[in-house]
Amino acid sequence: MKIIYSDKHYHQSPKLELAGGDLVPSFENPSRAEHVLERARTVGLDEIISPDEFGIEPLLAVHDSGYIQFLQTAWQQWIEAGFKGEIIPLCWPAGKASDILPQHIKGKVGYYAQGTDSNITEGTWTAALAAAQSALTGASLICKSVKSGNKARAFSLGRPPGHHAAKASYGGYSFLNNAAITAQYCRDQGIAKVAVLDVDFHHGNGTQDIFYDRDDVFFASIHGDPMDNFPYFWGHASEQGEGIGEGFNLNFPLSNGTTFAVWREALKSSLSAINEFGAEVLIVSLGVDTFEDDPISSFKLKTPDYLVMGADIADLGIPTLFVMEGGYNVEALGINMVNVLQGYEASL
Ligand code: Q9C
Ligand code: ZN
Repeated sequence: MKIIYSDKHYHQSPKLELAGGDLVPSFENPSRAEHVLERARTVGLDEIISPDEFGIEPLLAVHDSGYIQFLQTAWQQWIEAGFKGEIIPLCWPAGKASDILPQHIKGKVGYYAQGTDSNITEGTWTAALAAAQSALTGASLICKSVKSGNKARAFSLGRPPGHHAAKASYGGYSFLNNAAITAQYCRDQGIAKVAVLDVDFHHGNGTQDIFYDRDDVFFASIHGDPMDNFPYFWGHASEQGEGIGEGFNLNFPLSNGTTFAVWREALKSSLSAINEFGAEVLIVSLGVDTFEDDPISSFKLKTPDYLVMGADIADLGIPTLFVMEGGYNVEALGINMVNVLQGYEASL
């Protein structure tokens, strides 16, 4: 299991976020990656390599160019407008609204944001871009292995996460959709059928948005029912894709309190659908906020369950790229996430 990692994630270190009306330290912070890296080193999980440079072209293959330009320049515009704090949006074009992009940075922020939970800081673009390059480096290894016939696997250890970032919006701590960027990259490398499996507690609304009308990238997500959980407006079982993409989007919304036995049934269903689809490579949006003691989620998975999860995924038998997403109990994050990778390796 190759691990791709860059220190540049430290550039995204948001201060505070709103939670239940209080301003609290950001759940999505650099200590998350530190814990995963430390655990990977402790168990001696193969080699840790630095990302290669792929530039922004693979980002533009899934994200809107105006949105990418916004992410690249938002901080500079914010400072030039005279603000000093981190960028938190205050208003949205909800309801009946013009689709004209405003001139002022405060308007632009509302235009591209899904909510208030994802502070843009001075280093957000640098960190998000590095996470995308790490994921692309892993994708490149996976794609090469399809051609040579050996089953490579890799883990992109990066942050901020990505699966909530849509074609033209950010939210849920996500700015660039690393899973979607790599899935598209695999397509562009000549892989005909790509699957994205999202095991993060939260629905991967960004990934769903990007591939909703496509039949070449299959998306399956297992998550907390949006009736009761973020991102609230996406992730229902009735969302199955549209146009030629109909039948290529599979959602498993599960109740709060779901245990691994029930969760695993959804995993088995997802994997058999991916197998039937005929995926040649698998991208896993790997969040471990399904853990019983996660501070912002409500499933009941336990530490040893993540070994079984990894083994089940390995049984699919195709080259696999794991991309780091959520998981906010930092003490347990390292062992839980690395357990998935160790479970995968042990089952090969
Ligand atoms: N103040 C991922 O797991 N809602 N994103 C937070 C708490 C957003 C989670 C509310 C949760 C986003 C990648
Ligand atoms: Zn999550």
